[in-house]
Amino acid sequence: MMELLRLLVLGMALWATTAVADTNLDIPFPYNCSTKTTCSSLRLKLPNENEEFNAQLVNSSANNNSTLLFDLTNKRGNKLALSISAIEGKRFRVIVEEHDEHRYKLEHSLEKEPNLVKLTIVETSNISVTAQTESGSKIIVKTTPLSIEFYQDNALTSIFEGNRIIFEDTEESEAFTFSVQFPNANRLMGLHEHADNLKLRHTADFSIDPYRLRNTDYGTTEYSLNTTKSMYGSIPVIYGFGNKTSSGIFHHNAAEQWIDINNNRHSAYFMVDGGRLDLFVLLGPSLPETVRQYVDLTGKPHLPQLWALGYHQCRWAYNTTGDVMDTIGNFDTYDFPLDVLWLDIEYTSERKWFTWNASSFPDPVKLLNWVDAQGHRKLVPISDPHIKIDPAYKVYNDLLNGGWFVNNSDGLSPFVGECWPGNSSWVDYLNPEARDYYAQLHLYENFPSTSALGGYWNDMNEPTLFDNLYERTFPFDLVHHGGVKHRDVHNIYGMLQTMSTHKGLMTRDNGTLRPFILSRAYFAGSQRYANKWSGDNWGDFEDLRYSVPMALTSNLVGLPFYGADIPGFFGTATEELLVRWYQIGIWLPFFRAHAAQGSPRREPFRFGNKTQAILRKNMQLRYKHLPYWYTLFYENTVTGDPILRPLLYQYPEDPVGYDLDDEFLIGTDILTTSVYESNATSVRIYFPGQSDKWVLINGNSTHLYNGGTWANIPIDITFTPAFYRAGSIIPRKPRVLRSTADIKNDPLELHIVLDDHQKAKGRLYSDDFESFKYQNEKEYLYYSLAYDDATSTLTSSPIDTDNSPGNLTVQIDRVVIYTSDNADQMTVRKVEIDNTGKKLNTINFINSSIKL
Ligand code: NBV
Repeated sequence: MMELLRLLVLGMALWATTAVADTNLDIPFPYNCSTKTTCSSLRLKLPNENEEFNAQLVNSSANNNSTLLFDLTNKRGNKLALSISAIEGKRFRVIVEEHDEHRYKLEHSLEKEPNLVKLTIVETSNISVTAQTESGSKIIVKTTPLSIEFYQDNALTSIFEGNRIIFEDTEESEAFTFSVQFPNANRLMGLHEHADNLKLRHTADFSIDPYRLRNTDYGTTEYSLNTTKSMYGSIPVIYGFGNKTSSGIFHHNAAEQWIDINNNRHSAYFMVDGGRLDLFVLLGPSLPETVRQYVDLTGKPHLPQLWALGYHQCRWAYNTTGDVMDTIGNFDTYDFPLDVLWLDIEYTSERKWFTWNASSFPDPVKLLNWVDAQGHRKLVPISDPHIKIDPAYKVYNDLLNGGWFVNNSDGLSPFVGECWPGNSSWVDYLNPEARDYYAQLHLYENFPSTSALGGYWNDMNEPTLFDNLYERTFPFDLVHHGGVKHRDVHNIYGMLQTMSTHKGLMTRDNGTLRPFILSRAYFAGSQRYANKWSGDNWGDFEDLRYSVPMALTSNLVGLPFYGADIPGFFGTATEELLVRWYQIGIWLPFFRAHAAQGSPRREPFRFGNKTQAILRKNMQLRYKHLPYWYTLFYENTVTGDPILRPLLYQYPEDPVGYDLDDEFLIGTDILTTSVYESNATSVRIYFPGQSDKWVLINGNSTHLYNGGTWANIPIDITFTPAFYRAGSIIPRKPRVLRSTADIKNDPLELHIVLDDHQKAKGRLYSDDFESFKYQNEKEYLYYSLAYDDATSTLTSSPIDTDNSPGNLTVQIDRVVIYTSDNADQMTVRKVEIDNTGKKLNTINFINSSIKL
């Protein structure tokens, strides 16, 4: 029987290879709310007495006294089950579903099942049940009709509005709705990914579509800006920011969803295509605590290798071995730093992933050895989830024989669609066997390469098809492993590819090197496996401007390693725009230039001397700040705190900063902004923090600005202003060579910016820059640094007690001290530690004090 079935499946797959692809180009794309029933019909539904649910407590001691269970019923006779669990760390989990629990339960997004804590009922009446935890979290469940109020330390944070619950449960639809209000918030943020501002806009008047979360690729056009349209990734997190109390929610559900935002009452109404209503409620009460409460659920990234923080040069495509060698060679000839050159789809044989084109890349291992010899640089190739249907392609045959492709709605025959290689089938990453098979394709013996193939680029993993019929993706009735409908897992498909790629790289390098994976599609939890870029943007100033709030939101929702293609993927950026884009690109965590097929070559060395000099200086600024970046990346792996921060994150008491999302902080100590106008001669910037001061670090000035003020900073084309916070110590690299590897062991230079008390503080993290020893053996250095100018004393003390330095050393041979002699200017004094014989190294640097 099994054999028969297999033959049938094989037969159908072969038949499908001859089917003509239907591109359906005349179908409107993308759909909008009016063309999708989940949105169009549910958006208009208002609370209705016959449909609203009443709640009755049925169990108060479930899960070891941490969960309350309620029966929900309405006048129509519909019945649902509600469970509310208290979770460690000021959080609750609310689940609503039918009693038979038939809906799909999402897997893989949460890092682990969260720990429950005791929830004790303190009061019951016929209209409400009140329960609380030992850490001051409280719920009041109003029973008629249902609503759940959430409190932290007796302050109301959010309300789950039971009168907006609708559950459809038919053959055709498992759609449902719910609503949450944040009564103490003054703006809502989140719902990544949208090409929009930091603050979510009001959609509840129906003048625009709701925010849509449905991983989507726009194909041959760029994504549009200033819109609620869906993009490549989905993170269903909303933060309600208030200057007194902030809180949040995470909707743990990977189906398509539309969210109407009401900014008058600060509420969000979710219309969801399927799966369970599984909502984590985060009680804050500050924004940083709320962010940590979310990140703790879906996990923190591991550190990237240092080279990943350097400059990445991409284009579609570097076509041959000679092209790769020439390009890298030119970076050296013209003295530009470079860490990674990227290989777009043309390196393959017929777009069959894990193959090399034999004529253009005849000896990939030799090429990779050469790349490694040029400053330990890396190549990163693209690898998409579609697999060419070709009986002579081993990967295709293995996946077909394993039954590891995504199936048609019959659950038996592999789905066939069109993508780069022509007719293709898609790996079913929901199947653990398929993930394992795909992972081992990355082994050196399966894909001729070396560790100079630094990582992989997972593209088109929304997943994308060329066919417009289903908005360029799978029909939602396709069937995955375990009979799961694609509708229920659409938004997590791309993340599952990166999970498998990550396993592949871990296996390939025996767990010795931290994997590097760039992914276009992602979901909540992707940060454990991959970093992310914003996809196919356009080369104009507006796209540059939106790349900043997009990166800020990404950082707030747990995905810090984010960037945008410099200087716009499509289109031909002007030289001015290109320069401005590099100037902001150096301050985004992921720093990569890219260019669409057919666009003119535009690597930094292709411009005239003046432009080259500007680009060089700015790129060098990125490399000089590597120790500062690396310290922030490390801290993010421990705390989940964003690397890029909007002003309101750091200065919640200062309302002027609330709506500013073109300027931003890198950690706490560097402030910068984007220049998104042509011919700009000044840029207006607000300096946050009434008691802070900021010093300009570029443009040949060290002007000092007071916090709580606006200023017009005069600029020219050579720089976009960046500032250090007075009172900080910024660890830097004094010189820039070919790559991060060339300078990683160089001594450091500390930039000490004195505050009004003539003091400054900072932190410094260091390790071997590539392995997991920092995690597994706690082999790293992590110091707090303090300087007091009154005594000229620089002090370092270890922050952790259980780490070990191993053979690691940190050497500091120069200190640059910024002192303010008058109100608006700082002077810079350099102290060469080498010259005075006071060279510091790890051994005497720990817990050491030194007089400068
Ligand atoms: O692989 C080609 C491109 C790639 O360069 C780009 O960065 C991706 O976002 N890819 C999309 C597919 C086609 C784009 C029109």
